[in-house]
Amino acid sequence: MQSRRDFLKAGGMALAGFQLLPNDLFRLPSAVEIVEMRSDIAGAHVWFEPIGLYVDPGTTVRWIARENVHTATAYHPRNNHHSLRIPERAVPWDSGFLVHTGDHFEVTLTVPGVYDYFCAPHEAAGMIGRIVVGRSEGPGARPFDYWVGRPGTDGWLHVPDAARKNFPSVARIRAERRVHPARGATAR
Ligand SMILES: [Cu+2]
Repeated sequence: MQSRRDFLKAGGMALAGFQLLPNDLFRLPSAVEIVEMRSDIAGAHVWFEPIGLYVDPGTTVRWIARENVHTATAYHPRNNHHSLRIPERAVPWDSGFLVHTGDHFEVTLTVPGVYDYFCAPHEAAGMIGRIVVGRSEGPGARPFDYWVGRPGTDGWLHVPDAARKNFPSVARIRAERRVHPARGATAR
């Protein structure tokens, strides 16, 4: 009984120290969204599940490798000259290779807008994803080639055709919140 009472006392002190309001306690557990990085056994089909996701600003997105080897990499010039398809003020991310089942990587998205990302080894096979954070705006909401002819875009890479056709529309993501891929992309 002694240890139980001490535990309760410690818990109470911790709560008092943080001065958490009931609203904060309610919000915390829901602030992580999971995206799985999938593949069939042969590696012929690869995909993010969900492929489209709506979240509120401040949400943490966690990518978890299930099969095969993947990355979650933001469309941003700092990631190997890919075109800018996340909000201008957002910090680009690149998970690096997630090799083992259960390997994971996470990012907290605070700047509202559309975020497009890809899997580095499977982008040409169409393994991409889109996250809408609060608002349907920013470079990710523009046509894929919006930047052509603009100063400072020399060397930017075009989004491959196999990837373009897999992006769910922003409108569909807003409506469904979690959009599931029709099928895995086809690796070559
Ligand atoms: Cu991949």
